[in-house]
Amino acid sequence: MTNWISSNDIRSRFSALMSEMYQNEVPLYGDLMDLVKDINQITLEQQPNLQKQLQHTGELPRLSQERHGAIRLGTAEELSNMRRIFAVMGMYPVGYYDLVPAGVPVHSTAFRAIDSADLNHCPFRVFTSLLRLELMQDPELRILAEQALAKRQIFTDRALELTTKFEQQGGLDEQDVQSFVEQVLETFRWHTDAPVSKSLYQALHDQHRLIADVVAFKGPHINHLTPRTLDIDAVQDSMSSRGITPKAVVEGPPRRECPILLRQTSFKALQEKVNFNDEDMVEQGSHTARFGEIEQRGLALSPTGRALYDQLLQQARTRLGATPDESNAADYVRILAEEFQAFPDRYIDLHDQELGYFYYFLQQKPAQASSSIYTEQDIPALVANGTLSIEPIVYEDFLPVSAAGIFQSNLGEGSQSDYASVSNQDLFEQSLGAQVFDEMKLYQSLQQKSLQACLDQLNAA
Ligand code: OOG
Ligand code: NI
Repeated sequence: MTNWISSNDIRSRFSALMSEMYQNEVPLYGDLMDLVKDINQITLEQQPNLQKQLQHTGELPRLSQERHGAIRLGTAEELSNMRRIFAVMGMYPVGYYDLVPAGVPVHSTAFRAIDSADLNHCPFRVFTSLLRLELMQDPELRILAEQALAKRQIFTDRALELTTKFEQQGGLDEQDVQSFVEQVLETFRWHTDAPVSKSLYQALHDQHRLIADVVAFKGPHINHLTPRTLDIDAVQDSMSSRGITPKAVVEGPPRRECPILLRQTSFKALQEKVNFNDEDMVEQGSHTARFGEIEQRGLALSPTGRALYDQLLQQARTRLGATPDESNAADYVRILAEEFQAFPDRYIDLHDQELGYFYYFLQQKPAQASSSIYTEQDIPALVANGTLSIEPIVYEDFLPVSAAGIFQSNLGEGSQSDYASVSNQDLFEQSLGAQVFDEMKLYQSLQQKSLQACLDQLNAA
């Protein structure tokens, strides 16, 4: 007889522990959470339609515990073990993000739950990057980096044992789960002691700050934890009044009636004391890696919608003629809004033009009983006559251009480099030891399931 704890519960517990730890490590994160909570409450009071929408989609209860984190790993082995550990929590790799074209020598995926019910139980996600040391130009330094990474073990023995036990038994009981979440938390902890010399740190840093952030440390400290807000502009505006300085522009689409994809803003990294200790000598220094971020999520776009988004974003950036920053923020916001005039801003239009994914709800049985069977072809008419209603499926993933902007703003100016390389999803999947899920297929299948449930109900009448 077995008493396994569900993966949903393991993930919720872990997410709560992580949030508690990060709040202790970075008190500003606690301030940000308070601010987001206040603004979400006000927004819901002011927008009863939004409140209703989130009630329908099941997102309302999850909002207060919704957050994503990010880590950066150094080796394929670290990545594949991370995948096994996240699987215990019901988190699977979704999407492939290549940050190399943006000058950041990593490629990434996001570990998250997949089904709506699981996401609504706990939407905790972790943006997980793998450093691409093979792109490092200096061969000698690269060997030193590889040696430093080969020496470290980022997981506790017990965390790996319990993961194996989960894989063998198909679950973990209460006592094992308690120990599992505590042990796994250790991997994400900040360490003031770095097991390399200050000069090696500096040499790595001179190549790219990100390389130093991964290679010089004992483990992949969580570098930010991001709450979800319902009004990112309101949060951005009130950040300064609480002594938090956000980056100059919000990443992603402009403010709209019907939010799409993901809008994000972050505040600058903390400068933290580090003891460099390579066993010969201890030297003091500092490192900036950890920062704060908030995000607002909207409709998941279809491939057509996404192509339009990418095109309009590119047009806005080309028109601006520079990377958006403090000096051109106002222009950028204006240009972005102008370009996005071309993106429909009513849910019904987004639905009818198949630009995004929607859930369907049966509102009423049709007035006169139909002798024919309803099929997918009838959907637009059934939505138009009010038999079915629609609600947006929320985007659960990330955006590479935004991610690059977030990386850059925290890595500091001048850290952008040109890496001559092509996207390499195959290489990433080899390192991961599995294929990543295609996020478009996941949204498509959520939509399809809800559509089929409505048709079944209609046809049963
Ligand atoms: C990850 C940056 C990407 C986001 O929200 O787009 C990210 C990192 O800095 O490690 O978290
Ligand atoms: Ni983030």
